[in-house]
This record gives sequence, structure tokens and C-alpha cells, in this order.
Amino acid sequence: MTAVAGTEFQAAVEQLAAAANERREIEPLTDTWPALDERTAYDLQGALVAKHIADERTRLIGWKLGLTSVAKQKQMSVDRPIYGALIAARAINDGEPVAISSLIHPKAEPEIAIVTNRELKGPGVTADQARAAIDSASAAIEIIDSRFKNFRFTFTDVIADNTSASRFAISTLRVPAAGLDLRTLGAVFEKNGEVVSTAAGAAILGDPAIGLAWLANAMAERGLSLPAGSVVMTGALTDAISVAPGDVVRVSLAQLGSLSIRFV
Ligand code: OOG
Ligand code: MG
Repeated sequence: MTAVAGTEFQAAVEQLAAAANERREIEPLTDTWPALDERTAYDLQGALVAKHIADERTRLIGWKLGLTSVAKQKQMSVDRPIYGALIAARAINDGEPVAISSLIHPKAEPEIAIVTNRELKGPGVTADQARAAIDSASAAIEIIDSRFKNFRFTFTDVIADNTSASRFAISTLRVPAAGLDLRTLGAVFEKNGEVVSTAAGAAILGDPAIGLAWLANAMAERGLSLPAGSVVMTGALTDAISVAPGDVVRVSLAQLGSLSIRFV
């Protein structure tokens, strides 16, 4: 990396961290850095997450998939999945109130979270191997909050921004994966008691296990493996919805129970 590129890299990390910490929107990095490539974008993400972990004295607990459903890919005009990091300090509890004023322009997404029981190390991880590595599954809601104005970004911008990750809630009910077919798990997503969308687990690339295999293989491109005990949010099953103070969003998944978040 040249000295100029190194400065640009550090400036982008600082800008993204400040936008999140100060709750303000910024323009996409690619407006001024059009050549930003995928590899550098994941390096930016790694540096940004490391900064949040150091500043907040927290730790990495797992990973999140994004843009794994056709609904989300259409919503964001992107045709490939992405992944980001989950840090402990961003976890919230079932029913916990979330202040909209603490975020920029949050949206809520219904997801299936899983926990792994063995290391997955790509390349070449198959869906069957990934399925065997799923210990349990839980109902989850992700709150995304792009640091970019109006959620306008390119593929590499959103990767650098840790895939819009903000808060996440995972049900304490961890259902053993043995005997569960994640593909056919029905999902109902409600806002203020009204159904806004429905889906099944197969919305995630055909099977959340395919998503998990994709994650392990994508991480391998950066020399990373997915350790046993990782939490993985497998991606929004349906469109993300905007929320305002007073809204309650709820996801209910067959066999996994329900989980809700209240915005204040
Ligand atoms: C990117 C993050 C997408 C998901 O579950 O699909 C995501 C975005 O839409 O801002 O987390
Ligand atoms: Mg998500």
C-alpha cells in the first residue's frame, strides 16, 4: 500500500467510526474513492471493528451475513451476500427499549441466529458440513443503521461500514439444531401487532446452512476461520423496515419462539 493509500485508508476508518459514535450520516466512501475494491473494503471493516472493540473494551462474538435473501438483494440493488462482525457491546435483550435518538436512521430485520459447535475452515466448506456445525438456532432481530446518507452505498461501501451493523437481539431460547429443518421454518414479522411480511428459512440462499458455508469460505479468502461457538446472524429473511419512537417489532419463528424490540 502506498503512503497516500494508507492515509486514505486510516481516514476512512476514522470517518466511519466517528459517524457511528456521533450518530451522523456521511457520504459513501466511493464518492471520493471510486476504486475502493472488495478486498480493501473488508480490510477497512476489519480495522473499523478492531477500533470499536478497543475503544469500547468489548469483544467479537461472531459474524453476520447480509444480503442473503432475494428480498434484501432487491431492496438494496445488490446481488451477492456480504458479511460483517458482531461485537458483544451491540447486543440487546428481548423486549429491551431502544432509543431511536441513539441511532441515525435504524431499520429492523427478522433473522435466524445460529451458534456453531465446531470450527469451520474454508475453502471448500460444503452446506452439509456447515449444517453439521450448527448447534442451535434462535429467533433474532437485527437493527441496521447505515452510516451512509439515506442508506445509499455501493457493495464496497457497505462492506467497509461493517455491513450497516448496529444492534442485534437474539432470543435466549436456543433450540438444538438436531431435528430442526431451518429451510422450512416459517417466519412472521410484525410491527405494532400487524403482519408486515412472512418468509421461511429457505429465503436465506435456499438454506441458512448454505449461508454458513458461504461465510466460512468467504472468510477463508482473508485467511480467517470460523471458530466453534461463533454466533452467526444469517441475514434478513425479508425487507428491512424503518422504525419510529413507539414502534414495537416482533419476529416469530416456528419452533424458535418470538422476540420483540420496542423503540422509544
Ligand atoms: C446492509 C446489511 C444487510 C441483511 O441482513 O441483509 C443485512 C443493508 O441493507 O444496509 O444486514
Ligand atoms: Mg441483517
